[in-house]
Amino acid sequence: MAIASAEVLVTSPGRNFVTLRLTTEDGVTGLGDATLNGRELAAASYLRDHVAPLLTGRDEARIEDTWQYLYRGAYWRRGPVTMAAIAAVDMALWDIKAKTAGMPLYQLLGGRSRRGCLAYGHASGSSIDTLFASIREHLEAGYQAIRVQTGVPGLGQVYGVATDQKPGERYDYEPARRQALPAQESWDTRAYLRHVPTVFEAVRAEFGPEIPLLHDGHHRMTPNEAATLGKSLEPYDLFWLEDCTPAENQEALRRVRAQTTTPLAIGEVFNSVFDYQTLITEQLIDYVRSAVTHAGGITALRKLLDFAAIYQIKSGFHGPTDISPVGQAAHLHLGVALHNFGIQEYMKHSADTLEVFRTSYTFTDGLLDPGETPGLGVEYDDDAAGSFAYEPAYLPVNRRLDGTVHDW
Ligand code: EZ4
Ligand code: CO
Repeated sequence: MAIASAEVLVTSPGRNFVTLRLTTEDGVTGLGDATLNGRELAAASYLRDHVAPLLTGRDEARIEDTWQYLYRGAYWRRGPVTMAAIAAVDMALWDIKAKTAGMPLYQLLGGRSRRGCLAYGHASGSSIDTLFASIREHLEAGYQAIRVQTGVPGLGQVYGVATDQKPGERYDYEPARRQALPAQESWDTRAYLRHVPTVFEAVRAEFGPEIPLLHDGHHRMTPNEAATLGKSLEPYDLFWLEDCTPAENQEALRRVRAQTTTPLAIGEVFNSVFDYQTLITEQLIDYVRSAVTHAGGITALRKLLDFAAIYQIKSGFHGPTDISPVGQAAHLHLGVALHNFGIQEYMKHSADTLEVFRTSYTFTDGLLDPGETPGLGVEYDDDAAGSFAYEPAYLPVNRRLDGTVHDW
């Protein structure tokens, strides 16, 4: 057999998604996710203009060779656009291979290591009261692990806090806004560092010591500030502190690691194993945060996690709504198969998104499961997709109180 067609599908059921669909000469289809939040059309063009023409006629069974062909063959290496495009091809080829085998993908990755993937949800509130209501909603929905983000006194909208906080409504946080220019937020690290430990103290006092709690620092601290926060959160036994520094400088994590035992998770903006080389070999982190969509697909993530396993580092794949249901399904197949699975981020997609992407994964008693459908287990509904045209959307930018641009 060979690949007969490669289609790049852009749809926007509430938010933008870029999907690659490969079809073999025998009519087997495979889906891959190439969604790059706020830069979607660059990934779509890379696929449509530079990758799709190379795929028709290729043997769809040669997944590793195709990965190397696209990675080394481009000459220009890494980068989020390139790696999202390669990821989409890789996912689609695994989908085809597993469908052809008549098996759910996790069987080809070694079979089950566990009953399901422990998921964490996103509780947030601008105040302690709204945060507590959000945590209660998540507990009632069955979550067994919860990320906690709050507003900071003196600041307006900050990363990770849902704007619409009406009780009884979903608290999902979608930071990309569908508008022509990025929204602007303000930031003050000292106010943040003073406030966050008081929030975790209140949450532990109200909800007890058992529930795993997570927090995302979203690249906004220096190593010294991150070490201070990590130490001040130690009494509250976090599951992880995420993206405490902008980790392009991997060596900076030595300072944080030497100062605190709070577990560290990093990597949602990384796109290659080389971005982790120091972090992993020196055991400076506990969880890798890459998404299958941004780090080169199932082939690359499997290798990354096997490398991490040698150093007792586990998975914590990035799973916000800007990873499409196709990417999230890939996470779950990897998650049940990998020995060193840690936790899976989970934010339910909107009803419109789930009309376009028909999923077979499930969320039961806090565990996500990929299901038993052959392949990735996701179908793309062209009719539903056709009614949602692309709309420009941007993530916010952050400025310090004096107007200087800061990491968001
Ligand atoms: O800001 O997915 O841990 N999750 C996150 C996300 C990211 C968005 C960016 O597209 O940091 O909310
Ligand atoms: Co994050």
